[in-house]
Amino acid sequence: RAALGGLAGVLALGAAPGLLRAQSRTTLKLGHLANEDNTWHKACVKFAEEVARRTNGAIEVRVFPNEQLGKETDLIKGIQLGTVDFTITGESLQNWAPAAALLAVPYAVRDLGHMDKVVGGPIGTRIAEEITARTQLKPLGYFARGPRYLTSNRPITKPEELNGLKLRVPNVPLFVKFWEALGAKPTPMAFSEVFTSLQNHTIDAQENPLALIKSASFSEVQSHINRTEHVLSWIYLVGGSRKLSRLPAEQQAAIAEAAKAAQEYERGLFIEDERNLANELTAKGMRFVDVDKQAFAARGRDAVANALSAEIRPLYEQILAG
Ligand code: 2Q2
Repeated sequence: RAALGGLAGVLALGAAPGLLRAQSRTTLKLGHLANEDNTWHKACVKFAEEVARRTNGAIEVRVFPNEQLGKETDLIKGIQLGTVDFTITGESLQNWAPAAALLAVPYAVRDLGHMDKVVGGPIGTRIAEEITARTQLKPLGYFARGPRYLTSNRPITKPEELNGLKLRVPNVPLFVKFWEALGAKPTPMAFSEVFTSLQNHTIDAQENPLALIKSASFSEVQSHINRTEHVLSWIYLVGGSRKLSRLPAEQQAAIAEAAKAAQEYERGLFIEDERNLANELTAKGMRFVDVDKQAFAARGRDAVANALSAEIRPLYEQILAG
C-alpha cells in the first residue's frame, strides 16, 4: 500500500506539467475504413505518435478504424464540415475532383516504381492540387497499395465468365464503368458493408488489394482470388485544409513531417506484407486463379478512356507512356 501510495505520488508529480499542457491541447480525429490488422491503421497510429512527439503533446490525433467514424464518403464530407480531421482516401474523391480518377485507372500503373514516379511527378502534383482545391482535403502523404484482385466463389479467367456477376465496387464511377464494360453488374457500396453483403449473397464478388482482402477476413465468404491485378494505385492520407490552416505554423509543419514519417513507416510494412499475403490467403483456404489479363485490359480500355473527361485523358495517356 505504502509503495503504491508512493508510486501514485510520483505519477501525480510527473503529471503536473502534462496537466498544464493539456489545457492548450488540441484533439484531432482520424477515421478510416480498414481494421486494426491493416498496415493503414498501423501507419495512422504511427502518424498520431509522430504528431504527439513533434508537438510535445499539444496535438492529440485519435484514430478510429473500421468506418467507426463514418463510411469513406461520410468521412470526406465530415472533413469538409469540420467534424473529422483526417482520413485515408483516393479515387473516391473523383466524385468531387475529376483528376482523382487518375489515381486508380485500370491497367495504367505497372509497378511500384512507376507508381512512385507518377505520384511524385507533375501528374501527382496536379491530382493533389485539384483534390485540395475542390474538396478542401489536403494530401499529406501517400501509401502504396498492392494490385486489386477480383474475389468470387467460382474461378473467373476471362471477361466472358463474369456473366452478370454481382460485384461490389467502392463509390468510384470509373470502376462502375470498367466492370460494366467487362460484363459484370457492379454495385457501389461502402467497405464496412461488404463482408455481410457477401455473407447474405446480396453480392457475389468484390475486388480489392490482398491486404484488405486479408484484414477484412473475406476468406470466410469468398473462395477464389482471380489474378486480375486490374488496378495498381496509391492512397492519400488527407487532412482538412481549413482546420489545419488555423493551427500555428510550427504545428502545421509538425503534422506535415509526421505524415511523411508515417508514409515511410507504411512503405516498410507494405513491402513486408506483400511478401507474405499470397501464402497467408492460401493458408486460409483461398485459391488463386490465373486469368487472361490481356483480355480484361482490352475489354475495359475504351470504357476507361471514355469515362475520363477530355481534360484528364491526356494525363492518362502520359501515365501509360511514362
Ligand atoms: O474497396 C474499398 O473500399 C477500398 O479499397 C477503396 O478502393 C478505396 O477506399 C477507395 O474508395 C479510395 O477512395
